Amino acid sequence: MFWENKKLICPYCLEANVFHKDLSKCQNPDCKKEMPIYYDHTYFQAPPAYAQIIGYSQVGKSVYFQTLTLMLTYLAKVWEHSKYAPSPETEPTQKYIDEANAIKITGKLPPATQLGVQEAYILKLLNLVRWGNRTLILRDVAGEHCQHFKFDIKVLPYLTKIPTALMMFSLNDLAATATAMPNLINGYIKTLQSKNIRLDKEPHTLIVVISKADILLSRLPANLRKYLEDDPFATLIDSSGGSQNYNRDMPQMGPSEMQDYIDKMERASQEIRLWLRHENDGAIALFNQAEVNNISLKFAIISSTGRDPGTDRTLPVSVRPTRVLDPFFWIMQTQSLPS
Ligand SMILES: Nc1nc2c(ncn2[C@@H]2O[C@H](COP(=O)(O)OP(=O)(O)OP(=O)(O)O)[C@@H](O)[C@H]2O)c(=O)[nH]1
Ligand SMILES: [Mg+2]
Ligand SMILES: [Zn+2]
Repeated sequence: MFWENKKLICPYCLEANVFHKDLSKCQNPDCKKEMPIYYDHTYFQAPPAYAQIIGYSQVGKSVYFQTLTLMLTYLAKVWEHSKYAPSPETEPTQKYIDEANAIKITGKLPPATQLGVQEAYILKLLNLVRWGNRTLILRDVAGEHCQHFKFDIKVLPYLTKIPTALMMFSLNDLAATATAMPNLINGYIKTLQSKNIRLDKEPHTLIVVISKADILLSRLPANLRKYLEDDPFATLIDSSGGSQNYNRDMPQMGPSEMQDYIDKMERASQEIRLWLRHENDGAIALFNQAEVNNISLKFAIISSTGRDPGTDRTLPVSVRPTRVLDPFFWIMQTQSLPS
């Protein structure tokens, strides 16, 4: 495995550093970022999994990362027996978690992401049921950067270095254009090719995430609606229960429940693919582009907010995320390690 070569990959630029005891700063002269405290230890204890998201403006990327972060910090309720322990590894990550919690309380959603490279959030997750110890490293991007023929890798530093990416679409916002889906995958492929990545030799995975499921319910087939309704994790941060939930034992999600969850998630992925064929005119072009370029596709459908926030970016009642862990579980299933 890559960490046995005594190399440590910088969590910011993903360049390999030669491992030695005092690795306080990245050795890459273009990066030189200070390593998170104790990162050499973390790196071997909980190998990193990277999540780079791409998607057009306002599809819900930032709200998604915030709700996912919130869910990951609350999972201890259902993974108590496995001693699941999440911890922010940098100060910006801690602030980010605090902001996500503020959304839960105030319902105020984040503003549009600024142009330029975004902060990396580094969250150590010990004793994940099924996957053990991993460190999740997330990086958001402003949708405007994804509108080009080829993306700027300065703002998407992980994209060409890891064989997995999340690609988010909001079907209501696609305004029925048939080119939105194929253009985005084309931009991804062109970006990889610009860094001489041989897709024929190095298989990649794209996790296609359909966002804002709460406003798509009437368009969904019954089995996918049911899949959304039956999310066993949905009540984790449903703040209508807040303190009452605290006293109530949540049903634990052990290894066999997780196996069942993953089986259902695989089936839902296939269902979403079938549904998308009819739902968006560009979907088949995206599927075919992926196939001829050796890119596997997985599909997830999520609602970060659980209900429509309307135009003032404020939720009348608190968030109730649905199936937001699925893209993360797909990342865990595909490992998301540098190639
Ligand atoms: N109905 C519904 N609306 C959502 C959901 N998630 C986000 N939104 C809405 O979409 C808006 C944009 O979400 P963001 O997460 O900021 O979008 P983004 O993709 O980060 O946009 P940029 O930063 O501009 O690239 C939010 O202000 C919400 O109004 C959801 O799950 N359901
Ligand atoms: Mg954003
Ligand atoms: Zn670096």
